[in-house]
Amino acid sequence: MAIEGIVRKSTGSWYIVRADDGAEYECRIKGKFRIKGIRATNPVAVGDRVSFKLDPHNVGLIHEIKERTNYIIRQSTRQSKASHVIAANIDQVALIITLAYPRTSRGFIDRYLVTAEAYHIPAALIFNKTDLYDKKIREYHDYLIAMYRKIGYPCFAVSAKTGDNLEELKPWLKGKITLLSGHSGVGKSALINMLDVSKNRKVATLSQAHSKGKHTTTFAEMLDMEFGGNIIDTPGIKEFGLFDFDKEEVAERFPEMRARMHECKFHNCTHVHEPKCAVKKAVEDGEIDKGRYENYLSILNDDYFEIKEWE
Ligand SMILES: Nc1nc2c(ncn2[C@@H]2O[C@H](COP(=O)(O)OP(=O)(O)OP(=O)(O)O)[C@@H](O)[C@H]2O)c(=O)[nH]1
Ligand SMILES: [Mg+2]
Ligand SMILES: [Zn+2]
Repeated sequence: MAIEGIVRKSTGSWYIVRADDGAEYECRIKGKFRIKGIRATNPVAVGDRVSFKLDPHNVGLIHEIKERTNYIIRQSTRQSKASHVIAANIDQVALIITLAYPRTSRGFIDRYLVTAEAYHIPAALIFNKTDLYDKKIREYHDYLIAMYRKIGYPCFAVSAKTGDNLEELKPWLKGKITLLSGHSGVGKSALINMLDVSKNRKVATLSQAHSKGKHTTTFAEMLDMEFGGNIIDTPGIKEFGLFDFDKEEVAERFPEMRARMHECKFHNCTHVHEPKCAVKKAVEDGEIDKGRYENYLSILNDDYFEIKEWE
């Protein structure tokens, strides 16, 4: 008899699947899977709804993946054309940002947001480690939060160490499946532990706390939070692949540009060199943030942007 359930954890070679009755099974993949349109290194991802049958040793053999409502992928490496599905069927994504220890760059933030826009997945920014701020970082933080809020992205400023402001975050997470992403060491797992002490996720030790790239979390895992809702903890990412869309679409993935581009003189304006461009005017007038516009130009110039995932 086939059982249906949701993939809660994936190591790449085996999976934990929670059946609809709540029972969890260790599963493997039967044979070779290929999902139409995606050339991924992992055929099954956390959040996937799958069908499986138990073998005589009570190990589930996944034979079917149900159609995904959405999924987020990253490039396996910058050079490679292969992609890795981080998670599927998610309601929203949150990028954990630290302005120091380690530093999350604005280029990374904007690429992340562009990717979320491309997938039509609501995104929020969570600034963590506010307990470590000095005056200069605090000012930079205030500036970024005001700027991203103006565009329309929910922003939270928290400390997973002191628990500061976590209560404000809970209503946003409640009842949803949220993918947590961010560089290694920004405190994704620490934040989950602080939101729900029963989770006991492994976090980097104090001696590793200020360096990046330790990758304490090695597999994506979906966690039931006691206040209601699910959070997917993921291994830290270095960069995000911008897959599946054309350069002409990039401006549309910047909400503040999307709101103004119909006022450009040319309907096919790229907002780079054209005269009477409403976007460039808004940048000059300070209505669109200059850094955001520069990141738009930088994304347009990315060579790995050309990579097409669709076969
Ligand atoms: N001071 C301070 N330290 C924090 C805070 N949040 C996390 N840390 C520390 O930062 C380090 C990294 O935290 P983790 O939760 O392991 O980071 P992660 O994002 O899960 O990292 P990966 O699993 O490698 O992707 C740990 O030593 C935490 O104790 C915070 O708000 N303030
Ligand atoms: Mg972690
Ligand atoms: Zn324009």
